[in-house]
Amino acid sequence: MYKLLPMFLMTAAALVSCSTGDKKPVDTPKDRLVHTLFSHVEQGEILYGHQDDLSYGHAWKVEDWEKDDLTRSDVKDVTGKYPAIVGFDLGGIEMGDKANLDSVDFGLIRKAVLTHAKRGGIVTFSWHPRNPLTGGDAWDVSSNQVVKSILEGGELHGLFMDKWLRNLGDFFESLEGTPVIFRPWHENVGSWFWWGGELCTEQQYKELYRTTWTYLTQARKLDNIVWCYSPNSNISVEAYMSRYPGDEFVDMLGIDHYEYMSVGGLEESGVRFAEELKRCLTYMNVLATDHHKLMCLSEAGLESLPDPAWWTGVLYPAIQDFPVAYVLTWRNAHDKPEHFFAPWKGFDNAPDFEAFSQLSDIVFLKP
Ligand code: BMA
Repeated sequence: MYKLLPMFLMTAAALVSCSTGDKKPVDTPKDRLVHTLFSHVEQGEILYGHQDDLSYGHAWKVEDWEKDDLTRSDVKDVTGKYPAIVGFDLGGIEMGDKANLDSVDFGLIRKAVLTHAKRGGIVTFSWHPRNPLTGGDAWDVSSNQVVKSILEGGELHGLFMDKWLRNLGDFFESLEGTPVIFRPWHENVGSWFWWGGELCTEQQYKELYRTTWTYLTQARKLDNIVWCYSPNSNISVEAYMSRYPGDEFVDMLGIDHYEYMSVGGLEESGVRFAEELKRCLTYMNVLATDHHKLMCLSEAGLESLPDPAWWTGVLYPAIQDFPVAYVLTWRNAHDKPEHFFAPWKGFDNAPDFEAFSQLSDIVFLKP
């Protein structure tokens, strides 16, 4: 089916418009990844991604990561293929922790990134950092002074620059130039994270994003990061853009959008999921064209997948007509039986996921 491809894609194959400014020939790892993603979009393809896919799955986890060859994957168990994109979370890296907030060792994350890239896959990072002012977690919204405190002039600015961003930069540097998609300060219009809509001003948010970008790309000279701006969904285009850091700092427009079961049942929640998603993707498509950016569904899912035909019946019809570079469904927790967003072998949603993986415009990674 015809996709609403942005006009500028005609030239995107030869020239990359990226957050470093003017169009220029492809030369850095970041430019090459942007180019690859544009090529998929140009061919009408959507990459499938899964969070934490190689570190653990439903009721299993990698035990001895130094010895493990990271070949297990719930997605591969069902489809015979790895996800094209694997997501990881960096929450805890800012503190210098050994493992992230979900107890995944950063050594394992690094190995999984290099392994997945070697197989031809693409990596994306989210970040749920702790609350630097209260010592709480990313969801601690007890103070609206946190962002202010880490920006220039704030009492924690030194800690933010010298410890938090330094640790983050060290991790990215350890990836040996592997290009990655990074989407810091996500779901920023809602108010469930300390950097959310009611927790800081628009100006403070933009400064937070730009400070992070400037440190990593200029002070640390990291040229392997594709920057994604990924607000939560169910918002207007005005709200979406109200905290946009600026074209210079962003390569990709994302959105995090989930289906939640409603009293009306699965059919009603599926329809609502699709309608709302299409509404957001429609304005994102205009923005992506106008600003010469990629676009993606940076997080999506229906927890526990109670709908046996969710992939081909709800998700695919909602995204198939849009030039989304990828869709990433959230993690399959090994220790919370109900917390999963992709099926595993034997689960009754698996056949539909397999059918989804075989669609001609959906891309998985062949082992
Ligand atoms: C959330 C849940 C949490 C997890 C966090 C970061 O959506 O999955 O259990 O700690 O993401 O991965």
